Amino acid sequence: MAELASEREGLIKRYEQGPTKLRDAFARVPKEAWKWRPGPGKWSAQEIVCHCADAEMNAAARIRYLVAEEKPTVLGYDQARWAEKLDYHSARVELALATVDVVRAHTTSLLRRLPEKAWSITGTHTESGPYGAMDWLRIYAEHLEKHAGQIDRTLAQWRQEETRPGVRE
Ligand code: NI
Repeated sequence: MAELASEREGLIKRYEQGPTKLRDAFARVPKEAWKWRPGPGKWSAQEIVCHCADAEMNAAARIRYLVAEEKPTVLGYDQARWAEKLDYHSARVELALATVDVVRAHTTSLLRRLPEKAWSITGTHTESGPYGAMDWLRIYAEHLEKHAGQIDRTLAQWRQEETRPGVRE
């Protein structure tokens, strides 16, 4: 039990630190590279940040449904369609970053006051089946870390294109 609780606390810490990693990664991207896509079907740095904000709002709702509903259902969504239909390139990226900060801070405070038994709750994900509070925590503890890394790789690719002669028209 103590081992589980310390694994959980480690994951909650990573979860809590995620927004800083995302913010730092995006701050390294020059404005002229915000909307640059590495290839067809790939997201720009701005789209990645807007995806993170929408994922954050979904995640915040998911843990609340899990904890507070009797037969919790977690809604799946098509993230590529969201990026397109919600036109992430016309969004205000600073509001997306602020959303991530506030929603995650508010949810971190919820996680720290959940009763022990909440962590064994399992609900149903509309696409993938059984989905528990610990599954939720493992996914979102690393979600922003993964996307911060994706922003770094996108920036590196953009720089390569910038310095390669003759590829720009
Ligand atoms: Ni994601």
